Amino acid sequence: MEYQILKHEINDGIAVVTINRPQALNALNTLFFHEMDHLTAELQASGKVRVMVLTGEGKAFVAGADIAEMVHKDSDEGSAFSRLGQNTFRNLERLSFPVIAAINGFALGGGLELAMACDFRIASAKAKFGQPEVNLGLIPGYAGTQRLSRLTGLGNALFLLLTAELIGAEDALRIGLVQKVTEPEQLMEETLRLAKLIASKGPKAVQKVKQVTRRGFAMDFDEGSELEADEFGSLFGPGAEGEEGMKAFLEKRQPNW
Ligand code: CO8
Repeated sequence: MEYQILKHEINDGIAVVTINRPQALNALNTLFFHEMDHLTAELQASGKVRVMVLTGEGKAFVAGADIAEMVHKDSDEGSAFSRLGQNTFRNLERLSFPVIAAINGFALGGGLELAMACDFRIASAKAKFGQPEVNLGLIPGYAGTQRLSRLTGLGNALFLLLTAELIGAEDALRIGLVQKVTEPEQLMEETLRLAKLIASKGPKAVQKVKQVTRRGFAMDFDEGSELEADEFGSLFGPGAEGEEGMKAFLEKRQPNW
């Protein structure tokens, strides 16, 4: 497929995907969702990707859903556009490899919802965050009302959703919305350092950490712990990744994954 909005490159198991529509501050339109679904399915099927990094071209990560496209929609079309995005973001969460958001600038509305669907977030000190939907007489439609409170707690979520105030990277760090803040020029360097670090670990263990933590988050504690015990066991035994990792430690050598 020819991609018009997404650029990507893969080096040493790390896929860097860039949303490249800076003239509209990378606003999310229907084509974006189709491209994202197609590209992530392609990356998954390639078996070559250990970690994906998602970032934006220009001064925005993503400044929201495309208002120019949404303004013409009726109620059913609005709901369909919401479900389209919700589905794409769920697909991101279900990728076997971790996805890191490198937030270079504005992450607003649907843009913050996209960042929240990634596994964790690194922000440039210049980044700005907000859910400004109520300014437009709207509410979030890509599960922002659900993910924001789970990530930051109910008070922080309702503060952002109700006031539509934009917050800076340090405040985003304080409320747990992002995990690290870097100087703007160091954003990609630091994000790639973390991506390489993850890519150097046991590949199956990394996938299982993502899967068990994410699936367990939606379960009750005991059910999630059961899932963990099952998956823990799957890494043991002759030829299993855990055996190699533990042997390498005892033999004082690097593991051969
Ligand atoms: N959609 C479409 N175009 C956009 C968007 C957007 N979300 N944001 C910016 N643009 C366009 C501008 O219209 C402008 O285009 P043009 O040059 O043709 O006039 C271009 O990008 C540059 O933007 P600005 O000139 O406004 O740049 P500034 O640096 O002056 O301002 C801001 C940057 C503050 C980010 C400003 O652009 C802004 O407020 N943007 C809108 C932010 C917003 O409200 N986002 C939330 C959108 S709603 C949403 O995301 C709901 C998600 C759920 C949808 C569910 C489906 C139904």
